[in-house]
Amino acid sequence: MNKFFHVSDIGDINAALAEARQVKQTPYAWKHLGENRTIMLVFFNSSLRTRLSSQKAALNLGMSPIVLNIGQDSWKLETEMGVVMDGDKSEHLREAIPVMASYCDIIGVRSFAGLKDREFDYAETILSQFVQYAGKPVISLESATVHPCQAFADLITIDEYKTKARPKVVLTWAPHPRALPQAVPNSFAEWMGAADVDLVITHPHGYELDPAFTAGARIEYDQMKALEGADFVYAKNWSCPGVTDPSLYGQILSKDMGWTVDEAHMAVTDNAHFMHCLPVRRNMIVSDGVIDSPRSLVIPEAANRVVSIQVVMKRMLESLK
Ligand code: AN0
Ligand code: CP
Repeated sequence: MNKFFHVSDIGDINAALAEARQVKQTPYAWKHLGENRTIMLVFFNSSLRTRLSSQKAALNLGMSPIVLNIGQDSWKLETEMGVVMDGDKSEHLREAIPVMASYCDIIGVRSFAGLKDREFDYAETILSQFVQYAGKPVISLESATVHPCQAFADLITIDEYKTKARPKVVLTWAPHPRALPQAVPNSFAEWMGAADVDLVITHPHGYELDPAFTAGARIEYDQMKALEGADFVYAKNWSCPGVTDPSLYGQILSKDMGWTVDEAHMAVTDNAHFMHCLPVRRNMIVSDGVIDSPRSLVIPEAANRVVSIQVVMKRMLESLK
């Protein structure tokens, strides 16, 4: 395994889930696999879960993590090719990537969508440069369009808590004061599309996700109708994906608080579990009552971030041998 961006990179999903169960049960069983190996974790953006779960998973595998916060601990990096570097960026990715790669065996990168230029973001311009110039396996720790470590952890969580062979999973947009990327909903839709679940996606008009990620899902614009009989409710805000009108890409089209997941929304479900990737804004995305209820899975879901990335790191280490 030399990159982890898409569900296709993990191969058979049931084999991946079986491996996740094994890793969760015996996290230290592979602690010699990472001996004398180093993972570089490069953060262009803030993180709590991804940063800590990646370090913990590396330590479980006996691998040394090095964390770099770009622009805080390092020079500010230029990411666009062909520009005159007369601004505040002291170094170009073109040099920084092979230098960082020379110090490690695996690289993980967090680099959010800029939300200004759809083409630049959807080409995964920054992560592609890591793949091209690192010559080492690359993990997306949430890049412009995907967050595979999150989606894999979400799948593991659904697999653990489901009580039906084919549960109904509803991905619902919810309001947020700032424009957020589409990486989390894109990957969630992509991974659920590959899993044995009945996926319904609901959002206001204009928030249609890129169809490359939503193949096989039902889109329902009436949120209450979408939620009827749901077994899992996965809330997330995202900004306009600009699928039909690229000029609206990254914009906030709605702040309709009627979409906040509250008790009335959960009442039409089949006693659904509530999920969110975190960080979450209470009483914007979800009411206190719902996130604090016993049906909320936000903490076990976050805990499973160690499991998902440990499976990925383990497979990468195995392919290095
Ligand atoms: C980010 C996002 O929506 O992509 C990270 C989520 C894991 N969220 C925020 O920036 C609040
Ligand atoms: N869910 C998630 O990726 O959280 P962080 O942004 O804190 O890493």
